[in-house]
Amino acid sequence: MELFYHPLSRYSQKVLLALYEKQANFYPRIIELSDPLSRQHFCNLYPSGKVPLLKHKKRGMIPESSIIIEYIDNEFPKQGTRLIPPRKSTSINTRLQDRLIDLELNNVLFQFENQQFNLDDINHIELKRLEKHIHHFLQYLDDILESNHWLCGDSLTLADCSLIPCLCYGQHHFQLFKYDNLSRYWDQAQLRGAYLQVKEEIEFASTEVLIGRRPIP
Ligand SMILES: N[C@@H](CCC(=O)N[C@@H](CS)C(=O)NCC(=O)O)C(=O)O
Repeated sequence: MELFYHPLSRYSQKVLLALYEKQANFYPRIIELSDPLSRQHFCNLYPSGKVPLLKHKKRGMIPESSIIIEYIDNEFPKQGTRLIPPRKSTSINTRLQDRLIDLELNNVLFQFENQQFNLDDINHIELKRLEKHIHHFLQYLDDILESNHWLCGDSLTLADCSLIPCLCYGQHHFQLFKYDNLSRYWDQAQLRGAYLQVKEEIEFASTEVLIGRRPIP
């Protein structure tokens, strides 16, 4: 299996977490999203140009982070962490939380970032609206985590793979310490081996951006 990704892309980090949790072997293929040549090569392979993308010898291209994770979990059901719980009711809840995190948090964080970087024309009302939306969703997660160790129960699932990269990005700006359950969860997530592996890649890529060896994605 080959994984096309960028270490600073949250959707890529979501899949990396899942692959490390599953202890699945893969060939890493880093795509420099801001480098036109690297992007063109990737678009020849996958025209939408979005990462992450999994390429499997027999199955071909598998796009979309949640689908990639579901595919890996089915492919290696007995290996590593079970990311989609086998029980139907729990698996539906896992998929639901995953969808909500992608749509209501991860994508909103993108809008928030775009507003922030739009220095010439910051729309402060829109920025406040997005901030409020994010806090509202963090409160929703905090309430769930009052009774759950991980987001969907006692063990880590697909939904946690979606959430952890968002918390990593938003931990300072959105003052996670104000949310008791969420900050307990974030502390515990940071001790996870899979997270430590992803963190190493994030730090390495961020340093390369800072010293100018890697363009800003
Ligand atoms: N729904 C997709 C979202 C993927 C996505 O938006 N990836 C971003 C990076 S985090 C990307 O490739 N952006 C480049 C582009 O849109 O051209 C998934 O879950 O994999």
